[in-house]
Amino acid sequence: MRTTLTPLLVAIVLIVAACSDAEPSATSSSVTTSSGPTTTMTDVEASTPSFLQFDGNRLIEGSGGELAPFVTGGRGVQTPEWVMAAANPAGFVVALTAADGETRSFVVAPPEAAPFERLTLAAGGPPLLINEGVVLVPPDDASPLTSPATLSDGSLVWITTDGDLSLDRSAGTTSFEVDALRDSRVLVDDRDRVLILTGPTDSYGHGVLGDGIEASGWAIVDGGSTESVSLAGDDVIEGTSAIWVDIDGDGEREVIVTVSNSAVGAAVKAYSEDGQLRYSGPPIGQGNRWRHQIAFADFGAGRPQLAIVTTPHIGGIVEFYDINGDGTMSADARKSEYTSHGIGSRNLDGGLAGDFDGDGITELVVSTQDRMAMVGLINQGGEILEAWRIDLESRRVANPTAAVAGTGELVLIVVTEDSAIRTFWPESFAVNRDA
Ligand SMILES: [Ca+2]
Ligand SMILES: [Ca+2]
Repeated sequence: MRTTLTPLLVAIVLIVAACSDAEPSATSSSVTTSSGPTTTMTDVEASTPSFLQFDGNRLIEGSGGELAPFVTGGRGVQTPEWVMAAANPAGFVVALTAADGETRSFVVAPPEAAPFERLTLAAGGPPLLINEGVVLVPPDDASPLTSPATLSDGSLVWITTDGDLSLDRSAGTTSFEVDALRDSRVLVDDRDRVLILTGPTDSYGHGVLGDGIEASGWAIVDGGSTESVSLAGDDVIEGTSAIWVDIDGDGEREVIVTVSNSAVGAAVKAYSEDGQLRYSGPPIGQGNRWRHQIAFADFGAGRPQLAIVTTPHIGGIVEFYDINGDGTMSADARKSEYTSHGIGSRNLDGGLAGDFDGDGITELVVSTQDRMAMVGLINQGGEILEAWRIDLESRRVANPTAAVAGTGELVLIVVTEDSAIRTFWPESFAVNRDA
């Protein structure tokens, strides 16, 4: 069941990089050279990252229904740092990874649950689940602070401990010297282009996302070529991932990142892939105040909006941003006392989007500020409403997650301090399973 990867490689690299400190700057370069025997991941047919979609949009497709709880014990898992889930023919797999890398997974098929795998990963980041919920064992040189991604042909792509991006294909392993943020998530688009955050810097002293190091740009690797962008001045990207979607409908993806500096704090901004500023959200006004970008979807307003949690550690204000023709992004609706992130954690997956109640409208799923309940929020005419609320009886830990079960139902999964795996699945799940 286990898929182990041994990149036999020899990667030679070329580089690039030249950045101006005035404007976001783009540079192109190509490179590639590889040799040695080949290792391919031809046995990877599906993979699921902790952030749900490889474009960085924490949105899960599918449709839920009247949610019924099923609670099972985590059985011996220390407080998990990461919670992952993926479809499995029997139901779905839930994997729990502790801060020390200890990982256990379970096949959950209400009303039953059974142990599935047990292994130890390098301590730090989330696992990647492949195929029917198997935990991928990353290559030896992979940064432990993030997880690899897969391309459409099953090839593996990962950030190395040296900050390179390595790509394992039939021709051998190719490495790109991109100076990656070591905990950057690895994004992949529908054309197998890869986007990672780059240019690690300790210049911004906020340090609430797992360490004091933030990115100062990004790189997009397209086949053998790399395009790198560096932000101007003291700006850093305060996050571990972009959201890489087309937010204005012109057919081109924007790179949406949270840009921070000590003068005005965090603002969510959308750039063209080559670094031109397209849309700018309001800065928060002072340093050391964060905004957590979660997902881009239509949350009931009749148009897609960008969901943000502003200051998730203090008061947690959910905001739905409109994308405006004048180059601004502005909050159409706001509501406080929610949270999507624990201060100091590298886990930025505390919010997600999906239609869990099955009414055709996508909810933003976050926790109440005390983490004792999950809510599904929608935007009705500029007012944020709780479409549903689930009381947890114990405090949520790690991140909430979701999966579309093998029978098609959208399932919400939350792990709580009492070591319970709490799953919420539509009533139709049992019916379909028995059919
Ligand atoms: Ca666009
Ligand atoms: Ca809904």
